[in-house]
Amino acid sequence: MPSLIRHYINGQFVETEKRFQNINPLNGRLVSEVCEASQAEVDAAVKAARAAMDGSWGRMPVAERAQWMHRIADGIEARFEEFVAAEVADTGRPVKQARTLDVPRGIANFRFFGDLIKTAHTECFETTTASGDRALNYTVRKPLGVIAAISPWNLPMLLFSWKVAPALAMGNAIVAKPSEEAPSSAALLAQVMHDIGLPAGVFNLVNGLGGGSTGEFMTSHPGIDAVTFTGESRTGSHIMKAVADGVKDISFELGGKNAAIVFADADFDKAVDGVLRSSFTNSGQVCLCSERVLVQRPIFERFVAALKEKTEALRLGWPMDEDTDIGPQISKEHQQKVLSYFELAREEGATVVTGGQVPVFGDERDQGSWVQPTIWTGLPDSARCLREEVFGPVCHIAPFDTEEEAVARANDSAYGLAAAIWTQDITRAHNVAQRMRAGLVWINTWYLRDLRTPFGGVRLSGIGREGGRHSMDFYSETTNICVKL
Ligand code: NAD
Ligand code: 6OD
Repeated sequence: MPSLIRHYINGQFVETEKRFQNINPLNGRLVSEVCEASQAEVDAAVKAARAAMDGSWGRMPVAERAQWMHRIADGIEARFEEFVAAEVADTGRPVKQARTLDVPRGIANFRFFGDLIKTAHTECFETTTASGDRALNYTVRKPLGVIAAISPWNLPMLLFSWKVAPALAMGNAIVAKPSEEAPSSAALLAQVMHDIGLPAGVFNLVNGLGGGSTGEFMTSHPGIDAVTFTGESRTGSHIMKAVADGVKDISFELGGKNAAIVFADADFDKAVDGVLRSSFTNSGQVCLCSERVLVQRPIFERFVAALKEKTEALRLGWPMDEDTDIGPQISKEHQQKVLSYFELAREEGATVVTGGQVPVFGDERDQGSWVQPTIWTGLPDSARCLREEVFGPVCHIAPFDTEEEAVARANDSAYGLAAAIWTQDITRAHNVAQRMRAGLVWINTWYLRDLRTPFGGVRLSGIGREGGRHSMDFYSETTNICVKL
């Protein structure tokens, strides 16, 4: 792990004087110092990206660009364990998650979009006007331009590459900023790009903070053509204002307050295990996590007891131990945010079924940012704890009686990212799924991904879809050409 994380601009690693610290939330220790990009570095990165676009990259034959995507994937694969170590050091996540989800998805993102671009389609129409004139209309697809990509800390490698890979594959040049809380895997990716000899300026990495810093310099930059952003809904709103004057394209993957609905006819054990996963994966720090669990009344008490037992068996441990299930929260600041919701839940009348405290280890982890996996019951649907995204290891379980009621309560949210439905009644499963006001619905599973499918949310959860052809559409422009025959 480098002790200093630098920018990567126009094919060069760039050091700047202003720095911030990257802290390991496992124990509060310093991972690295990180250079913070000022307006000058962002200007340089945008200029380099524009030159790369106007050079060979944007016009490169698709098959050749696809090869670059696979070379990047090969480069990550060759340094697999370094990427794992980077993810673990920045976030304290269990190594088994980094090895099975985060780094493999980083590789898969480049391979997938490298292959997909070979199938990019255009349209063609034969036209006859009322006066008998004939013409052929066809579209050509072009790169969108210079893309600003801004990603969050919760799945650093997965989400950073989820933007960089399709943007590059479609022939764009990119200025990308990882979260200030988890910059190490993006820095390693820059090293991979450098080592494989990716043309200068195609991929530019700038490190820094958000508002009033690097993030804002990017979104308000006149040389940026589009912004792809994943993060909090409130930040999305700030970015919309910043891009408004330039009328830039945006793709937003934002927050969630997702519901899981468990019907009495569900396979009980699978539903309990599914909700355990959907509530506590990555210590609850996944935008898709179920923070609101609705369970049909006949199985409610049994479900709460079973989930409590399994939650209490989750191992909060050292990241490198293969049997660790739960790591820390990303930072002291985020830990305090989650704890403030624990306090609020008590004020709002919650029963704490389990958890609700900071665990005590008696070792260096006590300097980290931990909270216990927590289950609440007894809150009214109007409680702030059920309306605002906590983004921690916590879910609330409420009973419901009818399908109609479950649908209405699940949809009663300002967010609309994901929902999970647990039932063995196939007709009900489809009917309820189609009525969910969410971009993603899982039936009898959770976070099972196919990269060809549209990914994104409605309402406060986002704008647009990425994944498969939706990414190809966002990261390209089409021009219609009309030829008189
Ligand atoms: P955040 O919005 O605080 O930060 C995300 C990124 O935006 C960071 O790189 C940050 O530096 C930058 N940023 C912050 N303010 C900015 C500004 N004014 N201008 C430009 N850039 C700015 O989010 P976070 O705390 O890193 O991530 C957690 C949030 O992300 C949660 O709300 C979660 O639900 C959401 N999320 C959504 C998805 C999805 O696919 N929908 C995926 C992951 C995370
Ligand atoms: O799997 C993905 O493609 C994706 N965008 C996941 C987002 C997870 C949110 O935390």
